[in-house]
Amino acid sequence: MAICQRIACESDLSHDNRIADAAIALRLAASGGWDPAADMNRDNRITSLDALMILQAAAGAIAL
Ligand SMILES: [Ca+2]
Repeated sequence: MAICQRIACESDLSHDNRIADAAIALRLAASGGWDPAADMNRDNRITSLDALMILQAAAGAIAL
């Protein structure tokens, strides 16, 4: 299940909160790791942009 779907159903990657999801995405970006659930913009890469999009969604600025 994509993270955008998880956010919509009030669940998340880390099962605690969405800020932690952004940290997970940043860790993946820094390590070159991959988790399709963290690929917010679906460009098949995990970058800081994916983490930013998670934070923006958490703040209600964007919908995923
Ligand atoms: Ca991405």
